[in-house]
Amino acid sequence: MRTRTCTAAALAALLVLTTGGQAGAAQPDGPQVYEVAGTGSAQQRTEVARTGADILDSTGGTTTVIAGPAEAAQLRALGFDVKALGKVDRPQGAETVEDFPAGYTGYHTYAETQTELQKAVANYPSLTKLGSAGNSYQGRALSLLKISDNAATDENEPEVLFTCNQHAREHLTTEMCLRIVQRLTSGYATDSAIKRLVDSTEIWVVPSVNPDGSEYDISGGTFHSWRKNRQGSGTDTNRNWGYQWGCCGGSSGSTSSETYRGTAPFSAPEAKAVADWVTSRKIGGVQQIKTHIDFHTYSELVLWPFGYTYADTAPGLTAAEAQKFQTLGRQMAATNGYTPQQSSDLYITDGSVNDWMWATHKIWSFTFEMYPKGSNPGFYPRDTQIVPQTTRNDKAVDILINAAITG
Ligand code: 7B0
Ligand code: CA
Ligand code: CA
Ligand code: ZN
Repeated sequence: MRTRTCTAAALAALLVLTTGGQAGAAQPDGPQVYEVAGTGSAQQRTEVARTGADILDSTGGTTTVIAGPAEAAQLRALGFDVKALGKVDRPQGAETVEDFPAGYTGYHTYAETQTELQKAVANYPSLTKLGSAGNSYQGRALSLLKISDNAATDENEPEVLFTCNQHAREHLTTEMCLRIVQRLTSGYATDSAIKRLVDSTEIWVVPSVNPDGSEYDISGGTFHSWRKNRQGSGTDTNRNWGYQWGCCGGSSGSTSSETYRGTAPFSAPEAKAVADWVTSRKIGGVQQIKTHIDFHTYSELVLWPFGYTYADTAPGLTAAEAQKFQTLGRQMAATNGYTPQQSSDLYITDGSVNDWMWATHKIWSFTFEMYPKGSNPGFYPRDTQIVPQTTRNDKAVDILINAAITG
């Protein structure tokens, strides 16, 4: 189990202090941050998650969540000791985006991310090809960069997928995808290990699966702790994938919940677009994509399927396959110092991307929960952390690419 520390300093980034009538955009009956005691086991955390509360982290038997009033009431009714820490700031007016706040301007906005991808194509035309998996709810392109020798040609090489920023506020993950692009392109000419990986595979990178949410999270020049997409009250795209959707108490059916699963599998255009694109990589009956990492923050974990059940094996996941997930997950974790575990060791999630990728396509699909370990600084590390915390995953990324080659 992950252990994390929760400090007042970190929470300050998340909260609107409600004391002294300070002006803030928090709604009176809006979501708040709570500490829930007596939640040391995965089963207890699943009970918490089942209410629709959004689990931020858990340490020493206490779990920090964002919950609406109804969810908080439900937690109390379940007998948990629930302590309110403060309200979450959510903008209600126009959603305008200029840039990240001071101290964070090294992060890439949507427009800046697009520019980075275009620069990669301009600088490395034979190694890259820019495309899109489709559009977000608000119509932004879900850009997709291919990296390979002869990138313009669909060669018969194993394919690898990296996806980032399903969750809006997890901005460090967008930087992780951009790091992969930058390192594999700029290192190609001089680094023989990179050349080998790039020559023998076709690597696809989606820096933002949730650009609408990401832009909303930084709108108006402050952070808003936003997680979901921007369809209605928001769907958690990582509860909207079409395998065992809504099966097991690992998501919520309530629209206001942070883990709202949507009205149907793939009702979120972002999850549907990426899934349809992955399905389109099944050619002549053979799925081309062999390995995948979906980057998230935070907790420093390497997670593998299934998330919907505590069981180590299940229909469609044999003991030998579970063993291989574990071996590969541990190998990667040994390079970055993260904790390797099955996804449900954290809490049950249903409709998450990894379960669908594995069950539907037999893609060796992992979630990485990046820096930090704990809620300080939570979702919002300063931009000085971008280089160290993305570089930290270079070796794990190479292992994942190599795993597509070796099978
Ligand atoms: C989530 O805090 C997903 C594991 C999927 N197999 C973990 C992820 O969607 O709950 N954690 S997070 O929200 N980034
Ligand atoms: Ca190639
Ligand atoms: Ca191919
Ligand atoms: Zn996430």
